[in-house]
Amino acid sequence: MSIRKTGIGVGVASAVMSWTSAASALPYDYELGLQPAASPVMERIESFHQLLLYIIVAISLFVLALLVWIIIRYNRRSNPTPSRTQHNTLLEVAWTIIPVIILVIIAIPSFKLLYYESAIPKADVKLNAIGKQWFWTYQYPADGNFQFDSLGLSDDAAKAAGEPRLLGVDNVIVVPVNKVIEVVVTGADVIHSWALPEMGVKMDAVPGRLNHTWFKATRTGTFYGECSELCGAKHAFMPIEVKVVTDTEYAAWLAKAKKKYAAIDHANITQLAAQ
Ligand SMILES: [Cu+2]
Repeated sequence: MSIRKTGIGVGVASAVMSWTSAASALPYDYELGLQPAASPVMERIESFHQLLLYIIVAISLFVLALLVWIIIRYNRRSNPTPSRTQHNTLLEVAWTIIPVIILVIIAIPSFKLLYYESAIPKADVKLNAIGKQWFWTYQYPADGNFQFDSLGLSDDAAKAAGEPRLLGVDNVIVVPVNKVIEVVVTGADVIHSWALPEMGVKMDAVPGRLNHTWFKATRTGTFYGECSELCGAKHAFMPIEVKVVTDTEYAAWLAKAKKKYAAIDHANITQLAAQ
């Protein structure tokens, strides 16, 4: 489903498009557009974004052409006695109906995309992400029943680990490639937001609510995100780092992680919930 290929060819739009399709996972100087998609949801978001760009460029060029035409044709020199027309029913109906049609054209793919994002396919891996001031706690409730805290690295630690500044974390999330990862997001203190741009995920972490979202990474690699809801003084220091690996690498990591990290204390959680 690539709207890019429908060929509503606008020269300026194509130039803008070509800037947007860089393959780097990290932001770079003079970057335009969205980060390259690494999940079906993000591919659809990008596709929708392209459609909007075509529409925006077309409307802007149309308005610019109207302005130029009026400046040239109806200035005082070329049009010394102006018309006293105040209403034109046909024109007024047209400039009401045409925007409505454009909005309907935008609404159809928009609702399709919203539904696609919210209808979570059958999960292969379940991940709980709990936002805290100012780090994330992750749980793997189905694959091994363990949890760990993931803290952003200091500048020095990031440099030493070869991680990007304010994006690297001490304990990364590891997930298998081409598998549906269902993420349950919640907050332990204030509202945070678990966001992973290349996967098209941004879900609020609200205390007392379990918000469900999902992603399916289409390629292996390291992906970065940030807390995207202003949550206090160190809001900028609780990044998200996800390593997407093959199935065998995931199995090997799981075996190690189960030993390394603490088990989720279900009994304690139930007790706390009952109080
Ligand atoms: Cu936060």
